[in-house]
Amino acid sequence: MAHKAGFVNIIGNPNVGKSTLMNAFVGERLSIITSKAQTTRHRILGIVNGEDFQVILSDTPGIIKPAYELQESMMDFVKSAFEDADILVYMVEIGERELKDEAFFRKIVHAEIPVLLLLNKIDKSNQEQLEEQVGLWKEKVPNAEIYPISALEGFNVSEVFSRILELLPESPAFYPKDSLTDKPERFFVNEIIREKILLHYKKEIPYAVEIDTEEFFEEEKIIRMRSIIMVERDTQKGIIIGHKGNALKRVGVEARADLEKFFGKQVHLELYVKVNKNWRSNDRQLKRFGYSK
Ligand code: GDP
Ligand code: K
Ligand code: MG
Repeated sequence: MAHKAGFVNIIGNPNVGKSTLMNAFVGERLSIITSKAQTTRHRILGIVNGEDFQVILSDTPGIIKPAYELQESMMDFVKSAFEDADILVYMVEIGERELKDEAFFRKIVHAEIPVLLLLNKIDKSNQEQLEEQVGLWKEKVPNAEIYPISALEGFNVSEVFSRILELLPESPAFYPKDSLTDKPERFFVNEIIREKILLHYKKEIPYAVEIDTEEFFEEEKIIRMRSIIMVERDTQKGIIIGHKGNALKRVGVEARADLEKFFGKQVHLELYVKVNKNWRSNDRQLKRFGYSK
């Protein structure tokens, strides 16, 4: 059989389960997941390889209306998701009735590529609600094939993947067949630390934080890492560190456990907190953190 390969882009509102699905497909925790919107800031490629196929999935930040520069560049990642896709996966969750962004919605309805509309979180619904929702989305997006799924519990996930394989164009592989992602190792270190911060700090703190892993040094039995947690103000630095350093210690302990699982090796992690005023609205800084514009 001829080799198939292509790009599958996953889009949808924040928190519908895009990252959960991508991780389920790839079988690794490439994308961090929390119940907070804007957990995913970058566009992350996850690659699933088989003997005669390569599926390149892209997990995008949810569609939001930009309020500051970081969000604007996040939306550029979403827009680019339309440009190079072979298949579009549009995810909605049970109970959702519209995509807030009209222009985006028109793009989906008029897409010239196959659209799979995944109605996620059906583990939270009953038969009646499910039927009503399938009917609603059939009418709204007539060009889509609709699949009710539960990304969390794995319901219908392999069926969707089989359909993706059917729709995939014939093509040689785009990435080496042993790669899981296009992102460097340091990126995942940053993301795992950021996930712990999203989980443990309230209010604006997680959104004022960026992580920079300055050192990633792999030895035979251990990987040594040094990461900086960048905040915008001195007060935020105090909150991150916490009383007697306990809050930061907890981030370090939990991040290290996840990093050891991710890399399959012992990890030594040093964490520092630095104040870097306005990294979010500074163009040069955004580029440094990989939000190119
Ligand atoms: P994203 O913002 O679209 O990437 O959504 P995430 O993958 O980060 O998921 C947001 C929240 O929804 C997390 O708390 C997930 O555990 C949860 N979630 C994702 N898929 C499902 C599902 O199929 N069922 C249920 N009940 N929760 C889900
Ligand atoms: K989320
Ligand atoms: Mg996400």
